[in-house]
Amino acid sequence: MKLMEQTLRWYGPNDPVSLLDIRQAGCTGVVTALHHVPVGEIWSIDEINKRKKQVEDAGMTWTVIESLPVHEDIKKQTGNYQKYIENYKQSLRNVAACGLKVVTYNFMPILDWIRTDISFEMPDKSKALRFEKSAFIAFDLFLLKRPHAEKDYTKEEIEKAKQRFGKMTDAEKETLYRNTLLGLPGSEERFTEEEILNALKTYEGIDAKKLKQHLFYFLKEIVPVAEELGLKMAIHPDDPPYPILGLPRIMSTEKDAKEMINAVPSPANGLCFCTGSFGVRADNALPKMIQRFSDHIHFIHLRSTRRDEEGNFYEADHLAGDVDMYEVVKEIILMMKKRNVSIPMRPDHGHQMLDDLNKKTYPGYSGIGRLRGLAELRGLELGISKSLK
Ligand code: DNO
Repeated sequence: MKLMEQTLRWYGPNDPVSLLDIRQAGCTGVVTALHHVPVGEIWSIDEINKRKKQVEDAGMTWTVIESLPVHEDIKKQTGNYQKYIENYKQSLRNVAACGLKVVTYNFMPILDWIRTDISFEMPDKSKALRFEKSAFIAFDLFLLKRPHAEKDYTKEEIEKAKQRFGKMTDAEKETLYRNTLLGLPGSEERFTEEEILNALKTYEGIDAKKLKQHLFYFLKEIVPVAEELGLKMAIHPDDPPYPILGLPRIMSTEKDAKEMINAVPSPANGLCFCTGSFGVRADNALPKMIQRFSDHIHFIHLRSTRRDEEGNFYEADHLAGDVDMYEVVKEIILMMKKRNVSIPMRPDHGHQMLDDLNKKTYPGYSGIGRLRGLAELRGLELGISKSLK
């Protein structure tokens, strides 16, 4: 029986986690991207090969890109979106020419993942990522002061956020502000208040239906190219999987994923199946989704969150939290057996722990916590696969 290909994400030469750290964690593959290339520009063969050589010199392979980001103009169908789609196709041709296989991307407007707390203390004093609803609403209403934001919340939610905000120190407000506007992972850039408010304005008139049409249009353009090149496209779900800051989110549920696949049916049109993102919603039945999307799962993020009734969640240990990791991994093994493939996976995020508590690392991407997650998942997978034989 085939096992998943084990990888860790690497942010490139500036990542405090080195390629050898990744190799020593037991990985055969590295997941990375050309983070220094501005969104929308073509990835050149030279740059791709340079990165590929770095990975190969460390004794591993690079087959999965995370991410080849989609320009905001494509999401909004404004400005030069047609040119950016052509650039995207050219990047696909170039990465395929260099032997890469899977292209991860997302279609979240403006912001990628969002958390309110990037050092939430666990009982063992390690630190986790957390999304706290009241803090987020407080950010939206009282720090960002987004026009008409109160429309999106109930009276009770607003009252709770007010109380929460009233108890925050100035330093806590500053931290909340910085965490929430962290922007794209892998960059140190943060949006200013003005930038984010202006960016939000550009989405006026784009609701979920429209954004979906834009995604399907983009896919109709690029999926045939990917298919011909032997590449697999893997969309990452929304994180968190519901609308935020009045922005539409369109890849949050099983229904969303199904519609996307039906809109452009092709084995090249697939998912980065992130159990951490989909798993925040209790209505996403992860093992069933793996069965149903089987042929379209090209990359896997394994992670588990613990949610409460209020809509808060924190990132639990990889084998704890709300995700039934045993069932998930079992379904993945059965899926790989059916398809006779080995799918690349990475443990997504991890707690900041041990020596990493004193290091500056990318939020969620410190080395030791991910190593722990990977080690646990690797053992789980081996155990399940042997018992299934
Ligand atoms: C968070 C990541 C995401 C993911 C992108 C893919 O840690 O899983 O930022 O890389 O959404 O485009």
